Amino acid sequence: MPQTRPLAAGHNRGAAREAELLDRIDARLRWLATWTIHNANHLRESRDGLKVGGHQASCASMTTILTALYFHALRPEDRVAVKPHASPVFHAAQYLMGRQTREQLETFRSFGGAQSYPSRTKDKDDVDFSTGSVGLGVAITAFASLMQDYLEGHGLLDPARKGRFVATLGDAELDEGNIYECLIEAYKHDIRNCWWIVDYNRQSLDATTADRMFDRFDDIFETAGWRVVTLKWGKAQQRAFARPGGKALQAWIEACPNADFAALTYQGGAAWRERLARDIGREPGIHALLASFDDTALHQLMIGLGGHCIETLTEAFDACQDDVPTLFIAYTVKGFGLPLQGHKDNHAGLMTPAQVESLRASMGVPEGQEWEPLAGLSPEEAAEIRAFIDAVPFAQPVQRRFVADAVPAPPRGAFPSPEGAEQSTQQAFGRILLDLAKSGHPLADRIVTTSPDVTVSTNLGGFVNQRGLFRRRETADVFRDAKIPSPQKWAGGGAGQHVELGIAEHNLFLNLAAFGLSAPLFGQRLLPIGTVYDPFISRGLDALNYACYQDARFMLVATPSGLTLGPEGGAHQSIYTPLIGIGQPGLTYFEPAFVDELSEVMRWSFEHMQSPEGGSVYLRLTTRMLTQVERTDDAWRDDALKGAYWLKAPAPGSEAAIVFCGAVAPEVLAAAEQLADDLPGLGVLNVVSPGLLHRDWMAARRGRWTGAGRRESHAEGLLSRLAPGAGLVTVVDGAPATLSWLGGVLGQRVSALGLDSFGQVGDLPDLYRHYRLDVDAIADAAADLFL
Ligand SMILES: Cc1ncc(C[n+]2csc(CCOP(=O)(O)OP(=O)(O)O)c2C)c(N)n1
Ligand SMILES: [Mg+2]
Repeated sequence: MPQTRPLAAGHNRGAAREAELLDRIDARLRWLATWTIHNANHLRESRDGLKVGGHQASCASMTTILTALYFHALRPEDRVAVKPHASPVFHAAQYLMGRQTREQLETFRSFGGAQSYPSRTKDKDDVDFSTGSVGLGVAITAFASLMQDYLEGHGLLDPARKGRFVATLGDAELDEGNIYECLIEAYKHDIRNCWWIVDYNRQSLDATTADRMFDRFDDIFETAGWRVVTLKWGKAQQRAFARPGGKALQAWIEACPNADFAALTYQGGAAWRERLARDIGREPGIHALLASFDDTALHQLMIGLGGHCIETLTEAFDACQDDVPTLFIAYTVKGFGLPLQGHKDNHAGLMTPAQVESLRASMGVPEGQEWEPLAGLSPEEAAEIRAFIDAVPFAQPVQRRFVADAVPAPPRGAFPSPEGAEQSTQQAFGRILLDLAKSGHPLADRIVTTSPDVTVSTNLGGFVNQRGLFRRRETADVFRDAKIPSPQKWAGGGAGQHVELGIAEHNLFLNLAAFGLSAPLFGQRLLPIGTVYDPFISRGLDALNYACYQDARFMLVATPSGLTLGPEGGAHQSIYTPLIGIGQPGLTYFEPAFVDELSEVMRWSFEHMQSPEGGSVYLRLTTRMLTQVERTDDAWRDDALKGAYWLKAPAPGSEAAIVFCGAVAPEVLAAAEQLADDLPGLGVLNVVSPGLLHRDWMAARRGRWTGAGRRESHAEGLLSRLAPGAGLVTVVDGAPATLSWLGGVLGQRVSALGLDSFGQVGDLPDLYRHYRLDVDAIADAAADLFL
């Protein structure tokens, strides 16, 4: 990696001039961010009377940090997660670089406009990582650096694309637990090329933050192997501290409680003077020191903290050009330079039109030219700044978004499909991955498995034995070397394909998110597969949503699941995860009952994960051994991939069907047999993907209403084989709503079975009887409909 980044050739200006230009840019970003939010709230027509919002104070807090990054430190290959509520500053920086339109800024926070929080998928300028749910954008950068190391370890990284992963964050984001889960994992994986820059304004949403955390963050991060660089003082402060009385002034600021500092910041020069005179006025030199500043200058001095000093920031960034993960704590003032500054309630505060007007005048932006990038500057200065921006490393026209070629999956017939009369979907999943690994098919080389300490218990072990653990440095398998028998090989190295995580499910999803972005970030296709116990999806749910929101592509295999996990009891049995699967955009949920279905679904999934219009996949599997069905033909396959197929075809116009999903197949088939006499022509519908079926139904209806074309949804096609008033018994080892909605498709009657209370320990006959998933329950549910 290049160690230094000189200014581009031809710009032989000194550091002092560069700092002046960066100051101009900083001020311009502060203005544009303020104006963008003002426009959205006060100038644009409002049709609903709702506050549009935006965070002028949070933006002003970090314009200098983003200026020092985007216009000095970043290289095109670097990737940034921007503090969510600094979105307008990011867009303004892009605007100055000619990569964002005025129209997008004018429509900030309106339909189709620049997004409230940076969005990879929705913003029109080049967002590397979406942010919004605080903490997640920070942690994903650590996993993305791990992903980069993985690509490098596998010879898939173009050295020119090797970059640094940078997160800018608010100090209150440091309260999010996911940060510390990630720190531990990052330490274990020895991550590098990662910078986190804290906008340390000591204010959160509600108020000023706890003084007690002062210095603690340093300890925490240093313990986790990070270099901590604290940027407390601006240059002007440092010069003042060197003068007589300066030490006392510095000590006073050091000791000043966060809330007092913020309140004085809000009050301004006279208040500073009065307070300093009261507290340290008798210290030698202080009188003269204070007297040398008028109120305005004193105020500027007091708030001129490190995070608002371009030189302090650029020097710090320049000094950290190795690959050591680094936390920069940049002291700032929330609302810097705005009348809101320092006020504890300023988080969502908006400047009044009069305040914006006076800011405009004070910043030298001519009236009517508020959107002009460099309005109000002399032509010479504007030209110099324009030339400077054009030469900034990050502004260079370098490709930053990639499309990776798809790696075709083995075709139907050649894709592994384990044989065996009795099998569970979990066991077969492991077998399929093992067979793929052994086959040497190119697809297998792109698979990356990852699991939060449940690798073995989710049947990933076979794959790991074949492909090894990924570790940046070689790690020995001590047990193997000592010839202690174990079915698991546990050696690691750069070519390994399994990323083992500690038990922190949240990290699993962030890791899937990061690895699932390898194609757009690096042009290299990786196919991440994460395993987790189904109930513990909830532990990482926000990160799962976050991963999908970025359109990361992965396969989530959640197993074991449901009440079927009898002996593990209520703490390990999942109930409503199918509803997550149905409800989560960007994720397609499957719950196959039989192994040939699983094989078909996995083949489909590898294609779906790579298709431009595709997404991620969630497979809800089980350890229950099921007698596999004898197939007489392959007709079921296409329907299964649309979400459901008739396992037992209904007689035309039949009055009844049992609709089921997953592990309850044996009870359903037995009940169907038992009911056959009373309900002749009874069909059995096997729903392989409640999610796909539901989504397709919604899409078909939307198509009808929006004139996009009239078509029958798959659910309608399947259910129309029954009588219009037919009754459906739905059965699932999970929330009944997973399938009960099918009654609404054609207005058929439903008697739904499933779980809606916490599970117990027990064997399956006891549990299925107690929770009414057994044959009798199905017969009762049918009786409910027909008697
Ligand atoms: C997970 C999550 N919880 C709550 C919020 C609402 N929220 C947005 S910003 C914020 C406080 C931010 O404070 P800080 O990180 O210090 O940022 P700054 O002071 O720079 O505005 C909160 C609670 C959120 N966006 N995400
Ligand atoms: Mg803050």
